[in-house]
Amino acid sequence: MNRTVFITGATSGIGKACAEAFAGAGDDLILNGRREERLEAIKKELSDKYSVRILPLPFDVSDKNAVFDAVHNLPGEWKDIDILINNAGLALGKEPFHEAHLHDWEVMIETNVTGLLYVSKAVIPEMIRRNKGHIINISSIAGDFAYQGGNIYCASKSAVNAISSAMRTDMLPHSIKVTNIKPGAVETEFSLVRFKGDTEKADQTYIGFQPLSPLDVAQTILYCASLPEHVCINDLTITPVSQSNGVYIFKK
Ligand code: NDP
Ligand code: 8X3
Repeated sequence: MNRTVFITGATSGIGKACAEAFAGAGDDLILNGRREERLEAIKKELSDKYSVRILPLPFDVSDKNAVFDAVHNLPGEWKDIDILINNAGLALGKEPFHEAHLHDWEVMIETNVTGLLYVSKAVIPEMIRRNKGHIINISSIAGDFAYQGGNIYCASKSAVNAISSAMRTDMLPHSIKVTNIKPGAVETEFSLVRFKGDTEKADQTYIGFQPLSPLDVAQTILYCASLPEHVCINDLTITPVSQSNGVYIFKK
């Protein structure tokens, strides 16, 4: 569709699947993540497959200077961002409140909340100048109800829900859409990161039911981004058919 789509956290999971889905729709991509070599590999893979332009933009979303430097120094032809997908995020640990690690909490808040704010604050002024744009924030069903051990991850996603709502209201005069996506269980590197490389624990998360694939979520996001200009999906919850919320999953 010839748009410029900026995806944070595009080296894996939902972000990487979004890169594939939007490239397939003919959009040019700015791809962020900390692992530069993965961004280069994805660039090669997708530009061989689709005739779209891809700009790898490695930085840590929680590093304020890095975020603003990267966005402000975008080459001229990349400055008109049509869609921002604030996807970079993570959970660290699943211990109860009193046993959880402070550093894990800090990283989750700095990435899922502060990082999303930095990137949005850097990108929005150009959208306002052009009086158009679409911001898609990846929240979670975890933000609607805190499950056992989910504590600060859940709190960070509740913050994303509130930020999306606040952003949407303030963006109304500028014709900028804000969509808040709340996925349930998606099989990605999410659990491997949460359990700090413990593959056994990570694999357990997805046993006994069919989780969503990253592509399921990416196709839904592409749909939200493909509606007429006057139509905005504000909030969207997507779960596997065997999951009703962050607590109840029917496992066989
Ligand atoms: P993955 O671990 O597969 O992907 C996470 C992505 O975020 C990676 O590309 C990672 O890149 C990037 N990332 C993490 N920290 C930073 C950072 N500081 N700066 C820049 N990029 C960063 O997990 P998912 O695809 O599952 O997660 C994507 C989003 O979806 C997250 O916000 C997550 O909370 C949310 N979500 C996930 C669900 C699930 O069940 N999987 C359900 C609901 C929501 P790199 O390490 O290279 O920096
Ligand atoms: C990720 C989904 O339910 O593991 O946001 O927190 S969950």
